[in-house]
Amino acid sequence: RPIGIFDSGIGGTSIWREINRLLPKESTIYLADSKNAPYGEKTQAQILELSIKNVEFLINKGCKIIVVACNTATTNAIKELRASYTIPLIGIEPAIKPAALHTKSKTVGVLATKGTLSSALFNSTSELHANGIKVLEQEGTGLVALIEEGKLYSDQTKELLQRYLKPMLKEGIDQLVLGCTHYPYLIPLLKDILADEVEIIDSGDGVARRTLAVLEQHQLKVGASKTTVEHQFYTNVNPEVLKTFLSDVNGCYRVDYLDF
Ligand code: DGN
Repeated sequence: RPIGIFDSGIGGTSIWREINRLLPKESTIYLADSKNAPYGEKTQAQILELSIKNVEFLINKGCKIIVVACNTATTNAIKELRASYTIPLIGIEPAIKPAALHTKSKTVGVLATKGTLSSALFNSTSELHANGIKVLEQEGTGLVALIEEGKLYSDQTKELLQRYLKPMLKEGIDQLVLGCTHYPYLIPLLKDILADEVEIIDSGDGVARRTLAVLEQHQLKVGASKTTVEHQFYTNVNPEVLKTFLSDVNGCYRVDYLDF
């Protein structure tokens, strides 16, 4: 049975890539709810409702585990999802902990959506992991929409990033936590803008390792002899943009439009 993954759009493919790298024998189904992106501007009740719809879709497709590849959905809905479903659920949250451990300037920045930064879950874990370190938060308003349009290198994207990062750089951050699964696609631009001493941290690798651990714990990992691996991506907008985000992916995958 496949691993189910969803995001409020294309960004979670950055997590899909990490999972596929670590677990190449696992089949996957990825649900890109781009029609409803950005979740980051919605209320908690709306985010929960959309997350339930996505989880039910993936359960109905026979998935054995679900990765919520969206910080906004995780921080606003994972508790309620875990209370309602028995299927193992993996969430993703901004990686404050490693940033707090690595920082020398004792100042770290977090770039995430409004929905993530305002959530109770983010605020409680951030406080816990910050441990005396200064955590500067910045909403990435507009970035998800630009990424959904495939504008990863546009002047508009660069200007927005410069505007958002400037105050944090002034305050001396030496770690930038990417708290949204869309943002790893901005790393080339971020590297242009940030000084060399600013380390960029995202949660993709950690989520993949957690997925592996939970599969093993539930004895759900496919056997070493498995040969047919399939990857199915569904999107509720034009699939062509999603395909461009997978251009580096080798092997067998399908991208289909579905009106969900
Ligand atoms: N990719 C989502 C996240 O990680 O929070 C954000 C997308 C959105 O809808 N704002």
